[in-house]
Amino acid sequence: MRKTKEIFILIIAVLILLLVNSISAIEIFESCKDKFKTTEEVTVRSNVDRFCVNKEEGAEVEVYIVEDKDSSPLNILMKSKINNTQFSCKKIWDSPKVGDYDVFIDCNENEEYDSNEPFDSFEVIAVEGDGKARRGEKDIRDHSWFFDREEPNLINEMLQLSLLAENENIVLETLTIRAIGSGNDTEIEKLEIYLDENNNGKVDEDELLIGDSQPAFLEDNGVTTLNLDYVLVEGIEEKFLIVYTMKEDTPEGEFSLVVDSIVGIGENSEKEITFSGLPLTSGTKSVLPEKTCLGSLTFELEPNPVVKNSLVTARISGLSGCENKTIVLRLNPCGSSLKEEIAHCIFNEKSGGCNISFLSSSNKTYHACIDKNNDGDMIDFGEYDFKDLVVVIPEKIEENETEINETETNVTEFKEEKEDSKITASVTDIEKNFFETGGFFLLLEVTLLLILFVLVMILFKMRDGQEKED
Ligand SMILES: [Ca+2]
Ligand SMILES: [Ca+2]
Ligand SMILES: [Ca+2]
Ligand SMILES: [Ca+2]
Repeated sequence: MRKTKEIFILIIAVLILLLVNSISAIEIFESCKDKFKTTEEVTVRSNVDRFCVNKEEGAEVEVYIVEDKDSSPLNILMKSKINNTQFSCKKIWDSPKVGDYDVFIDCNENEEYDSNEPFDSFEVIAVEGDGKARRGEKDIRDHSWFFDREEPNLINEMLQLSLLAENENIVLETLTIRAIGSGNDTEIEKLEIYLDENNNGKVDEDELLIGDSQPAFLEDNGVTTLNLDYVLVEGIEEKFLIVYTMKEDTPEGEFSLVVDSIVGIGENSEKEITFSGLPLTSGTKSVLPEKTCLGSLTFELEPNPVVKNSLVTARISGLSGCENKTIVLRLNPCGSSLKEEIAHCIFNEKSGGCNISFLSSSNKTYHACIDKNNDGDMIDFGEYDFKDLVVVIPEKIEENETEINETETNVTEFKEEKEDSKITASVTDIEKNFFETGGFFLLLEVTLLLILFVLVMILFKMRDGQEKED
């Protein structure tokens, strides 16, 4: 029985000890976690009504986040105000950086840590970023190219890439490209990566070059790894262009490329990040023979001036090597979307052009157009010309036309008179009809009959009077 009592007392003592320990373990002020991630907010809480005993409850006090509270001077990462009262987890640091930190309350406002001031320590650990690659909306896809010595353009966009860094900034390191297709890839002059700042799928002046290799590939269907110089900012999707520079004599063939890998380093985590979404294959570039249709299209209108309604010939010249190409004559400029043509002719190498005949009508500007470089428009170098046609009207025609005009004027005047008389007629119609249908005579007859009737009545009266006297 006594032994049981001793055990009971022992248990009570242990419980009291545990309770005391647990009470002392409650910090009056602390960070809500020992380890925060770089993607989290750093929060703190207060477990007492007044953690600064020298201050009123609820008074504003300053909280510091520093690398080391005991260092001098302090390396302050964040400073903000909180209330001297009890509160649950409150945000005090938005986007923390990787590291070990102290957080303390400067109760005596001397801008440094004193041993009686509430403090805690915590760690911020990096969350490894993600790199994502995909094809850009302005990707170039399949296309053809040939050397055009009149308007040389050796720059060829091959693929638009869209890259995104998540969780942290990514320092781009390398990009590996593999050449595929029948064309000889050693005949590509240069391989470059540009930031497509205006996202138009084309390399523009002043757009940033972030990596290059010359020559593009050391062997046909070879692999090239480019070093990149760019930091991809977290959460901002950026567009990049993979660009070939061709040679004047790059032989015909099909050229494509595959982006096999993109590697970067996480700015916070300092870990290697391999982009997802790869490999990505570009469209096929077909390299065609050099442009042969050269020169500047020009034409003469013969005769000019020309008599109205007679034949005019547009004599096209100035071109060579444009076999089987169509030259169109039209009234709208060659760049206009209105494509209605007057007539066309097919280029003839022997004559260096061709002729188009048509009937003259009035003074007009005529446009001759050709698509020398097969790009679907007629506004490139040497593809268009225009001339004014002067149309004259012979004197005979002019006289006849004057007569006709006079006749027309007379007819108009006559018509106008007729119109006036119509109005007068409408006013006198009733009278006119009245007289024309003999109504007047009818009235006259009735009057005469009435007079006769009155005379007869007088005659009878007079006879009656005479008989009474008799
Ligand atoms: Ca202090
Ligand atoms: Ca090849
Ligand atoms: Ca651009
Ligand atoms: Ca063209």
